[in-house]
Amino acid sequence: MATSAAPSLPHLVPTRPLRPLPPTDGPDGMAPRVDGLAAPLLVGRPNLGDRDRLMARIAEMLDRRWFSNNGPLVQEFERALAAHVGVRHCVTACNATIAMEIAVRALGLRGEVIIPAFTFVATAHALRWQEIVPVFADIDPRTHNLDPDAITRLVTPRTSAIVGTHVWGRPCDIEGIEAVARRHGLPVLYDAAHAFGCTHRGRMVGGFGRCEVFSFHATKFLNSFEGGAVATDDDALAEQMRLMRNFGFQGFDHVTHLGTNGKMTEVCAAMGLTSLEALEEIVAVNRRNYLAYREGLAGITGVEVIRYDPVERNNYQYVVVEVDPDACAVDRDALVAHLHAHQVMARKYFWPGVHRMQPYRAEQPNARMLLPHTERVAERVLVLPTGQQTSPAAIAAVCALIREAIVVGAPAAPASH
Ligand code: T4K
Repeated sequence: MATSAAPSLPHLVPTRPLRPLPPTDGPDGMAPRVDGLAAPLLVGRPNLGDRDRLMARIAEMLDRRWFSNNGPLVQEFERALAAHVGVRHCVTACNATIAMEIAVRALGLRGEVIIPAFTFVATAHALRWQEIVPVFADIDPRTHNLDPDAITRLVTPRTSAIVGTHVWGRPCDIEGIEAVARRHGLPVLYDAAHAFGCTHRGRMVGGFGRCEVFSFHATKFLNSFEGGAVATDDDALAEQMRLMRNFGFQGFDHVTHLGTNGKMTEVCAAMGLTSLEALEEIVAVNRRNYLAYREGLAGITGVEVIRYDPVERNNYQYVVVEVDPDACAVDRDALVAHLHAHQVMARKYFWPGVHRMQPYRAEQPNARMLLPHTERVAERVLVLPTGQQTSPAAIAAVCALIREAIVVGAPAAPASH
């Protein structure tokens, strides 16, 4: 299989030295690679639906000469998304970050908003971009999602909302969060960037809170190149967001709202529709990969693949491994460095935590004191390659690398006499 250009490697230094595995010569003098496999192996390789369907849609779009501004493909994508999720509206946008900014503004949020620090930085930026202060609440270390008790401790008169992220597609403790929100009269918005196609207690994610925001970025299991959408059952909110994403225009020449340009293009909707048609097939591949990793990594002490609730629908787009440095001889960073050295480009999402990124680090230097679980989880988690581009052979090789790293890195057993 042809390989793409090698990404630039971050400078990772193993905290404990690992004896290098016997190298296999990489192509073009590159780093040693996983023998016989396409390299590098990347997290976030895009999935692709039926290529002919996509090309046909694009050809029709070119013939129509309608490329943006709420075109027929965007409208069709919005109807298909809403039907899939079971909500009245899915308002698409050029990406999830802008979708979130629009939702935040349409909900009239201000002051402080409580969010997790264990999330992608966009969750915080969408608020801070509008001069709203994200206040970071700790997570439940078992689920990696917001802990409702931690939220309660942070509510002040300045709090205007709670934003939960369904990390890895595993829904938040929605009942717990909504109980806190009800007690304090706060709206809840969910960052559902990871959770399209997932259920909570049998109900599709998208229908909870005042609204939920999906991402269809290229790296998401269902992608529209770039894209996002806000799902809601609130007609007035949906209408307001539609206006805001198009400069506030209501008909020709008539601006009734402050707005931005958050529109999804027709070519993105063509990709989104084609991806949606392939959803079941992509989830099946992700599930197969996830189970192969679970099997391949079974029995390695200190290495756990996170679980998805088998009675719910999951998209399995993230294969997440937690490394317990007290139970095995290497820590997460050493393991990631080892995988990178063999061109398996595992990622450390969401290290070091949003509270340690700028401008939050400078603005809230003490935030970490309230985030012990966030800090601990961020030190232990790594994400492995999956999706259509990851073959069973690649997974077996990655598991072998991890197994070998743990064994090679283990301190010598004390001699027994
Ligand atoms: N909320 C949450 C919880 C999110 O996770 C995200 C996005 C958002 C909000 C915001 O959604 P959007 O505004 O993006 O719709 C990547 C994605 O860019 C980002 O969308 C995603 N989360 C995040 C988890 O991952 P980076 O900084 O890791 O991107 P990068 O350039 O390092 O690429 C990731 C991997 O994907 C690499 O291994 C390369 C590979 N890749 C990427 C692209 C774009 C490909 O193989 N092909 C491609 O076309 O953020």
